[in-house]
Amino acid sequence: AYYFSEPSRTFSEYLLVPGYSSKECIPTNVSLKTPIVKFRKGEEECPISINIPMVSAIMQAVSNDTMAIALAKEGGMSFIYGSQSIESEAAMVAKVKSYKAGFVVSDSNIKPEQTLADVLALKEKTGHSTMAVTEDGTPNGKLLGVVTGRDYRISRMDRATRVSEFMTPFEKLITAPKETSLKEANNIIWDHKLNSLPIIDENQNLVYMVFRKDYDSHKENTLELLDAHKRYMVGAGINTRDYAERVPALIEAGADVLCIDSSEGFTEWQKLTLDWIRENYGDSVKVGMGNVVDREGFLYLAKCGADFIKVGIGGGSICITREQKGIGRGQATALIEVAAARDEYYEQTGIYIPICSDGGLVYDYHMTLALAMGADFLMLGRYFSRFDESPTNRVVIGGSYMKEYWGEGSARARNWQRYDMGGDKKLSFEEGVDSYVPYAGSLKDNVGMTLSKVRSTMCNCGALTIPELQEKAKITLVSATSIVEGGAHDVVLKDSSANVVK
Ligand code: MZP
Repeated sequence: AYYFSEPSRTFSEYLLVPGYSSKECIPTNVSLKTPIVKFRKGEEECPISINIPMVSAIMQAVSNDTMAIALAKEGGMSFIYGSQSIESEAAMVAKVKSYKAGFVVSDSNIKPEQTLADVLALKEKTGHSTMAVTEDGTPNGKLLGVVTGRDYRISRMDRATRVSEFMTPFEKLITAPKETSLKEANNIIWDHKLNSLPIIDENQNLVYMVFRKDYDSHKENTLELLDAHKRYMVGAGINTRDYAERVPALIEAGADVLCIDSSEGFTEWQKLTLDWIRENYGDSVKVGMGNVVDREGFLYLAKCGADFIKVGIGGGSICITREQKGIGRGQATALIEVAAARDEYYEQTGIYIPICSDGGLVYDYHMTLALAMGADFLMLGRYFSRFDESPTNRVVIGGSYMKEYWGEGSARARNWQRYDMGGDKKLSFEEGVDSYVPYAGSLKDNVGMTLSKVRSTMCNCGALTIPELQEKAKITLVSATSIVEGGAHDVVLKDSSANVVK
């Protein structure tokens, strides 16, 4: 047997040591944009990147179309779960791709005297997240205000509130001509402190509207939304069994990236799957592979032709693979080794293959650590499962709101394909549990808070981009005793709920 000389470690055993921060190094200047598929670094742009380094896990309890739309709005991406029929997975992908983001099409037809229930019905029918209200309910009428998707959620929905009592009036009715470029629209929005900008044609008709994506976020994020005609990006999970049927259906539905979803990816099954895709689609279809936890596994998948590679075995919050089979590796050690292999591969070939740290991220600071250790992006299950947008039930347990969260290796998920090593088509034993996680509210609020911590820590390290963080980060192992020192200690907390793991 081969023995690794060091024990494998996980994120909680490390801390970042601050570096010099210049006065330009402030959170609003931080860019979290990151590549997710391979490219010739330095020679070309990455063909697919995301604006925040977060993707949601390929799991029944996490990534459906609702989650995918909510996360795409924040600049991340979901991978729709593959442990469902080909038809329903493709339908979820198609729903994300047909979602109209951030602009109003001219057939919205809402008058001020219509009720919010009418608007909701129209929203269902058209899929529009935001609608314009005009004086006479026609696209040509005077524009009075907007009703946005965000507002539908408030409790006043259950009574017949008239739209006019509820809509957001334009604080300044500034309009822009149809020829306005998206970049110019962005500048107008920011210069006049607007939330939205109606774009009109030569007859003063509303053509579409440009919205600020996130009232709290910085300019760079806004620009992304201003590519308003663009459709949201979405990924989808596939397996090593039914790819010949599943892949064409997902491509047809519009999936931007696929990922072979497997608990252990250092296998010929992955190669056979990718070979089939390359034979039938060439390089046009982007495919992530994994999971692996060492240099050898990474290099194997890199040579197979992976577009990105996922790292992590046994670290997921619902995962019992290490207990059941005795395989896996501490996530931080796995990531550090795979990141070094990725850099070595890049040095030799000029091709940069992004890596995704998958599973085991518990605290927000783990995300910054994972990025500093070399991850290009992060896949999270438990984190997203706690939000309104996850597909699971919210229940009350012991007086607290919880959401259900189960592993793909649990009997409930019946995802034997993810654990398949050939042979019988069944899950012989469980590798995951069925559980609850504390309900945490909306994705938008939580992701906003998490990323403000990430940005702030990056500034402490003197970094304004993820590659800069990876270059400049100083990382130290911590002793068990200093971990205790890092939390509140030797005091009696007034608010005991502060002890709840977020
Ligand atoms: P976490 O974010 O909940 O810690 O981990 C999510 C990751 O755990 C998933 O992306 C996947 O790689 C892995 N997973 C999903 N189901 C199981 C299981 O049932 C599992 N064992 O390990």
